[in-house]
Amino acid sequence: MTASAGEPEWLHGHPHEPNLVTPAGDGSFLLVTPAGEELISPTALRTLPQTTITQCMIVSTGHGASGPFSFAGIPLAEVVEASMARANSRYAWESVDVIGADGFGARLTRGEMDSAPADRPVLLALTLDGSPLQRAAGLVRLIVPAEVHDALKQIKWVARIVLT
Ligand SMILES: Nc1nc2c(c(=O)[nH]1)N[C@H]1C(S)=C(S)[C@@H](COP(=O)(O)O)O[C@H]1N2
Ligand SMILES: [Mo]
Repeated sequence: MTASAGEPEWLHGHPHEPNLVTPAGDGSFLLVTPAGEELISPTALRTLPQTTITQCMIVSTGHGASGPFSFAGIPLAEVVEASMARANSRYAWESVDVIGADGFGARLTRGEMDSAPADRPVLLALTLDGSPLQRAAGLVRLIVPAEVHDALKQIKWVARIVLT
């Protein structure tokens, strides 16, 4: 597949080996909706009720699998809906781009979020096996439990979340 002008390269496949350089940052990310932009910090997310998902594997293309891990955090759909509610917006979003500080990202459809089992939602994870995620592991990391054959959606260093 070929990327069209203006589209991120990651929409069309696996553009690079996993990034081994940890980008700087404190884990805060920008949530971009038609209603505006909101900066959300891991500290703010830690004040909300946490969801824990056990038995998560990170299946790397070429580097083997790691896990099983238990990740805890806030379901992505909840973060999006809470922000829309704060902005009084009724925008009918169809998908969400989650992009790391290194520019690598994934597009999640509303359908795949809605169809995830209630106890295995698409998650913005803050902890791994009960301890805060270190910056090298993402600090805030997208966990998509349904992705079991590779790890292209397990986005580390979440920096921007854009509704489309
Ligand atoms: N931000 C970001 N997230 C990323 C990547 C990346 O390059 N940048 N690589 C993905 C790929 S291809 C893999 S295999 C896993 C590796 O995760 P690990 O370092 O926890 O093993 O991270 C995924 N998430
Ligand atoms: Mo990978």
